[in-house]
Amino acid sequence: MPVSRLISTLAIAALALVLGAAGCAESTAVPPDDDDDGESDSDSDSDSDADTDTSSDTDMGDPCKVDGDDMDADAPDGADVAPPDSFEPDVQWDWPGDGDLNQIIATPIVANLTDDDDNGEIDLCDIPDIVVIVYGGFLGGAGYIYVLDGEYGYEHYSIPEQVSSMGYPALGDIDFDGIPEIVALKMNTSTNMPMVAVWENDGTFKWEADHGFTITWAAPVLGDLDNDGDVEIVHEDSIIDHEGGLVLELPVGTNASPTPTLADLDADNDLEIIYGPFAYHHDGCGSLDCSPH
Ligand SMILES: [Ca+2]
Ligand SMILES: [Ca+2]
Ligand SMILES: [Ca+2]
Ligand SMILES: [Ca+2]
Repeated sequence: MPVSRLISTLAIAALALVLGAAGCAESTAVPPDDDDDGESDSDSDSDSDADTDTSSDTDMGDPCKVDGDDMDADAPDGADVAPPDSFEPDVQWDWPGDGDLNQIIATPIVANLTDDDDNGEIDLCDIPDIVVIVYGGFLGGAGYIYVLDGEYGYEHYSIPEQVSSMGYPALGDIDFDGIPEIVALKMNTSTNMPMVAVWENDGTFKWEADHGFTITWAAPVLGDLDNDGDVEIVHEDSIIDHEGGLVLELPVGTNASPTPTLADLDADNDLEIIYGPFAYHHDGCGSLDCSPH
């Protein structure tokens, strides 16, 4: 095993021990009861805002929707700045796992996946959800995806297909229906090798792609590499289209991390793929027929 991968593996192992211990804590996560309905409160707040703050709606657009122009907005002039000692963390809830599935090694990720205010849309006015991969027993044992409510920590659903417990998941709208999908490494239980797989926001299995992947602790990365409007998925040395088809295999060296970063390094409005010290154009150019970019 190359030294860089060994170090990463050890770091992941250390993180697993820490999170595993934390996973033994007693849960305070409970669903909201019928008498204290968070949904109706949320509806009330939302309606109140809509009724009383019409000037804000006019100026800022729909507060439930993502406005691309707001993504990099600066704080308004004169906005209060919190001093360094103003934040006192307080545990809102914790979740103990599901029986023996009580350890976490992959970083949890957050998106709106459920229609909590029952208005027929999933948007910024719903309660964000937490996607976490949980495993039990030995380090790197069989993992399963759980989706938790962000406000109370109760379980929305879990996904029955086994995934890599060490492969970080990703969230993104890869089919352009306005709702994120879950992308993770589904395990081929016959070969014990990972596949890139996608589930809908409600946990419905969508597709899997088996392109000879071998590393269970890598993470799929999403981005529109060629700026054509379709999302690509990069995993290990492969570029996959948004339906699971193999687009290209990159000549990535064995001493590079299998999880890349995507960025437009040369300001040509498409994304380069960076593995450790190597960068490639989205067409694979970078080490075969041209110099690295
Ligand atoms: Ca909603
Ligand atoms: Ca939610
Ligand atoms: Ca979608
Ligand atoms: Ca694309």
